[in-house]
Amino acid sequence: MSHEKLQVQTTCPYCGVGCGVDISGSQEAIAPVAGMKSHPANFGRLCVKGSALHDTLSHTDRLLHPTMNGQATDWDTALNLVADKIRQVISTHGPEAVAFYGSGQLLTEDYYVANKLMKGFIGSANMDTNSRLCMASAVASYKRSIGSDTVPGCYEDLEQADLLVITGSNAAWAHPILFQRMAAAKKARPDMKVVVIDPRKTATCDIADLHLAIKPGSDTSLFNALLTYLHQQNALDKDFIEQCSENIDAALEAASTAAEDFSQLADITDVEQQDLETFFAWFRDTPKTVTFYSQGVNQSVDGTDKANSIINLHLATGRIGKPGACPFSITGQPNAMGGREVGGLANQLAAHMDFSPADRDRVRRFWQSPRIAEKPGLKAVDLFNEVKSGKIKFLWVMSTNPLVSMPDADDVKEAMKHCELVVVSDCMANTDTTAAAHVLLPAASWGEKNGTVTNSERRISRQRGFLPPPGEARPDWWIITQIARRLGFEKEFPYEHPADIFDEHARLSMFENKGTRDFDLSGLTNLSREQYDALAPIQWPVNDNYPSGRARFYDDGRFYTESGKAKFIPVDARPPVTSETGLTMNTGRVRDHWHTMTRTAKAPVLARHIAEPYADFHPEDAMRLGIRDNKLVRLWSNLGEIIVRAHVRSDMAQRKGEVFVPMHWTSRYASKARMGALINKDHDPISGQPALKITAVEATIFPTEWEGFLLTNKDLGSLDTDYWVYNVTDTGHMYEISGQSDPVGFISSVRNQFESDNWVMFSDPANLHYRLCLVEGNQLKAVLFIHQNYDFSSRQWLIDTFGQKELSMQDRRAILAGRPLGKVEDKGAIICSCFQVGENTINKAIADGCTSADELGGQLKCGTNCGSCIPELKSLIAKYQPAEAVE
Ligand SMILES: Nc1nc2c(c(=O)[nH]1)N[C@H]1C(S)=C(S)[C@@H](COP(=O)(O)OP(=O)(O)OC[C@H]3O[C@@H](n4cnc5c(=O)[nH]c(N)nc54)[C@H](O)[C@@H]3O)O[C@H]1N2
Ligand SMILES: Nc1nc2c(c(=O)[nH]1)N[C@H]1C(S)=C(S)[C@@H](COP(=O)(O)OP(=O)(O)OC[C@H]3O[C@@H](n4cnc5c(=O)[nH]c(N)nc54)[C@H](O)[C@@H]3O)O[C@H]1N2
Ligand code: SF4
Ligand SMILES: [Mo]
Repeated sequence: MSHEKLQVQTTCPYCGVGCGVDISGSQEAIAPVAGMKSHPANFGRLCVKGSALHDTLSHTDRLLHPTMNGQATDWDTALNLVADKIRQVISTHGPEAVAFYGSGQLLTEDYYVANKLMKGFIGSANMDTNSRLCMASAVASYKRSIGSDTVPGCYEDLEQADLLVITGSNAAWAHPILFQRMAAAKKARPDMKVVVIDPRKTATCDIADLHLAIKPGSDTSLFNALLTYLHQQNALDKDFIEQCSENIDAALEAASTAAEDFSQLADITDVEQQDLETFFAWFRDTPKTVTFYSQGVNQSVDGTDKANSIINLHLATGRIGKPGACPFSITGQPNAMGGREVGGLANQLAAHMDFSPADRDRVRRFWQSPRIAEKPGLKAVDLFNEVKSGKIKFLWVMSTNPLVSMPDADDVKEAMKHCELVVVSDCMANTDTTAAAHVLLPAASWGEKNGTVTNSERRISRQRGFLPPPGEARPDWWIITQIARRLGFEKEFPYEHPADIFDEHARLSMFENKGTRDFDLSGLTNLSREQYDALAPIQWPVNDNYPSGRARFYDDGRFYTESGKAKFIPVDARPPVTSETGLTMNTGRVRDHWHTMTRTAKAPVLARHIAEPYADFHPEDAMRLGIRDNKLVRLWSNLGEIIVRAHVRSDMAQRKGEVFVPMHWTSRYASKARMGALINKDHDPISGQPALKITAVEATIFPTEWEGFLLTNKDLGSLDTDYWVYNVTDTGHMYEISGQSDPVGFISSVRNQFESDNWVMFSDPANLHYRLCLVEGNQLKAVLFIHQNYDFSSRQWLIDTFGQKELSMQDRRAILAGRPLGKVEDKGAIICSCFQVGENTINKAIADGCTSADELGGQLKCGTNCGSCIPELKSLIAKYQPAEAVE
């Protein structure tokens, strides 16, 4: 690695906001990353996850070599084996027996090559992607109504809107920088109104003038009723409807059955009538309205209809393609949009073309392909069903972790056992999915890869590599290209650099396009390597009409349907179903983790915000089920079970009859928290997107005899006890632990993992109270605290002690005493990750007189860098402010 000074601009690998990131320092010592000032997505800011990127660059846990059945091998052997198997499966069972499962975290260039190989050369369309779990309903609804999978607006619209309707999105945690842009716009223009529609009271509600805590699944009733109301109130844009749209009557008729009046709608949605009336009136009166929606809409059995009910409202009021007015589907992954451009979904071909005879023929000619797929392939749920049935004999999973993220995740695990060859390309060695594979191919990761991604506003940005890949890891495009060549397609896969692939992708987008397809990168063809390397962020299309990119579509009233008019879609409202168990599980994200945690779990700062998998309960449900705050709870369905920490939400953030569980924890990081194992395969019939937000579950307390924690100097993998959760700390590794039987056996299982036996132990078996530590060379190697009923929440002092080079006598005494000697401030759970400000510190400042997030920032700095914690600061103020200050 070089000591030379680095100055690289790249793009954050997490969410679809697509922030620009500045890299400096040297390869030997990357400096803490900074937001890129000139990037139009973030203008210099980064959220907590983005700010912690340099902490995730270590090679810990990386997959460094190709492996076959657990044995390291060389690339040639692994690639030959994979190519031979594909060839054999095609010749014995046909191309339909081969499947790829990709990811919105592949770069556009990787994705393009995978899709081309599968659909154009293997000759089946069985390439689907985790975007099926994410954006499929949004794609299907855009295509049904505006004729093309195109986000009409841009980020500025979110700032220019006078009414911002945020529905099924927790943007404060999932798209933090965009949320901050919205919050700043609202602060600058206090008249701007924000309505949040979400069954939970999330951090996003922090900027809401109105929060509609709707009954899950009642969105179509709500939006249909709003359409009817606007019609009755004469608030439709008649000119736009007449000139630019068709089918309004059918949509109005379908909408009219949603609810008879406000009172009935209040019953269906379980929202106060007054709040519904306010929302409807605001929508009626505000031409500049943006509806911003995400997984609460998409991940539903009627996700496509939900999205179309939103788009219908925007068409009916002509609020599309105008500054501050559009239906804005936000993308989740850093390159979900790029995946859609290259045709990563099984029902797309490439460059916004499908399987119509004309599209097939055009793409076939462009690719010079010997056998292009004839029809759409299997969508994710069906794809894994066919892996299980044995129809799919070869499966290649790239850059996704379906054993965690798919519904009925245990069935996916079972399915893999039925497949003749499962190949997984990942940058990590140890995931639930890599454990189920025969062949592992080591992929280059963020910081090492080179290519492009497209963010939620269609902006293409470069991800640039600044580090060499470790071991034998290689970029995904390279791996796929090598397989293609081994299958005999050297000429058609000549790529030596991602720039070659980007050029072909751009040329396909303009091929016989003549304005018929929105996705057009003709202005970006024939870039030299230098130009590609220097490519500045730009919104597609880039062509003669829009040489610098286009911010908004449909400002000209022209749509990409056959008639050129936008199409209203009649939506039948589905009344929400009541769970037969009286409890439904909703799932989603926390602020500081990314999906299955393979990268965010490496950063100690990110582990401190929420350190354990949990389930949020309404107090009445908790009471009914005998569940207590901060104790363990077992949640189960007919498919599987999890054990997580119960949070009883006294702040009423959780609706009665519903429980929220984060999606992140896997078998790598917790004993039993893979919530996908509980979820059934119900999905939207049009988009195929699974309903991941609504699962009937049951819950009961998970009684344990003791609780405790373990600090170690090494990662011990999974532990031999009923409950454990793993986290990294600044000084080592930490496990939360609990058990149902006498801890003695567990204690010896831990001791056995260390060679030395220099343990010092305090024990009080009658109270199941044990304190052990292992000291070697005057340094702490392990600390284990167990008690039947003890509050271990304060242990930062011990983590700090753990990092010390030399233990003092005082430290030793403190460890054995089980508490710090002398006065040590215990920060509590970290609320502000950037400045590591804890809840206890913040509460003290509030008690001492701080009354606003700004004041807290002035005093403690919390919330003054990325701002992601501001909603939590405000809720702490609301919770802990002394009574007299509130009056
Ligand atoms: N920190 C963090 N950020 C991320 C990610 C991450 O893993 N971590 N992942 C990224 C990805 S890939 C994605 S797709 C996005 C997802 O971003 P979001 O969709 O904003 O996140 P979620 O938490 O999945 O769900 C959003 C909200 O939908 C609500 N909801 C559930 N059911 C309903 C319903 O019936 N109606 C309505 N109106 N709302 C409902 C939930 O209560 C939840 O608050 O986040 C991206 N950003
Ligand atoms: N219950 C429930 N389930 C959900 C959701 C939910 O809200 N609730 N959300 C769904 C959504 S929206 C999404 S997007 C999915 C996300 O779910 P997944 O895609 O399964 O989750 P990730 O952890 O992002 O998986 C990415 C994998 O790729 C690896 N990786 C990272 N970079 C690279 C690379 O450059 N190359 C390669 N080859 N590998 C790489 C990572 O180590 C990791 O193993 O989860 C879905 N599942
Ligand atoms: S908002 Fe945060 S996670 Fe999303 S792209 Fe920006 S820095 Fe990355
Ligand atoms: Mo997603």
